Amino acid sequence: MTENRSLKIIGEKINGARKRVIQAIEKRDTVFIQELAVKQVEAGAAWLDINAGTRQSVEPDDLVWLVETIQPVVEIPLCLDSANPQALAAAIQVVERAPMINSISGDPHRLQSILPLVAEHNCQVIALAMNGKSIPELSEQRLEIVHTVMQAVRASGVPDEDVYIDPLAMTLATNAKSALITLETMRAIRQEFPDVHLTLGLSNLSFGLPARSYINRVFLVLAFAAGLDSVILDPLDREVRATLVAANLILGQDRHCLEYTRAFRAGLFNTSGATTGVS
Ligand code: THG
Repeated sequence: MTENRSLKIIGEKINGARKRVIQAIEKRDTVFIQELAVKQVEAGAAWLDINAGTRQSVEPDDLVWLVETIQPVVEIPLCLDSANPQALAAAIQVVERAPMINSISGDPHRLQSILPLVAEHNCQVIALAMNGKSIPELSEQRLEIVHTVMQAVRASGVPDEDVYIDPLAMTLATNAKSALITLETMRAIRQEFPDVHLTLGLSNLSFGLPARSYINRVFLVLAFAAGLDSVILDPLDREVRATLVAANLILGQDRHCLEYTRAFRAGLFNTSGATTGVS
């Protein structure tokens, strides 16, 4: 891997699927949400994923509240995580920095309703390699969807560099080949669309399994080597972050080992039981 692509973090913690977060949204708990935002930025997030949950009728209001609550305390762009065009359109009106939109897919309705927003506001956009609700089993089928999506993206005037394709990782608990399929899809996308970015939700792969952190960390490195250049994860997970810093170093993304040594000095590698220096 010779390209200059370090792995950027999309912080996942502000998500209405999490009990504590949906409670905070319902109560309009500004302090809780702002702290969760700042902590993720301090841990190195390049974007914050913002998901207001699935309460359809109130999602636009909730998403707008989240944006207005988070924006004053962070300097990084947001990643608006919603399938609801009304919620996205409302949130885009109040964002200060062009956000990433999470997400479009091969679903024609989603393409038609969301792509014009992306084009008009110069957003970046995550495109899922799926149609409708089900995720295709095979890499070839996912790639076919990516072709459809990229055709629509290019027709709408959005440049390839603004697209982040999510090849999707299903849990290994139900498909032993799940990670291999995802990696194969990523390599194929890299070949055919050299200017697009790749992203994925890291923890999907280990859903339902014990000791998830090991699975997540090994997969993170394999996916990085296959061309992943951003990843949706919990930046407060120190072990994942330590792995990421080491992977950046190994894959030629850390000139003079600066990031690595800085992380060492900051104590990132002082996880319980781990050796910290020369023994
Ligand atoms: N691709 C794209 N977007 C995504 C996903 C993806 N957005 C949502 C999700 N997947 C990634 N975000 C999260 C956010 C929170 C958690 C997991 C993924 C999370 N999960 C805890 C767990 O799994 O143990 C449980 C929830 C909790 O803490 O209460 O926190 O794949 N494009």
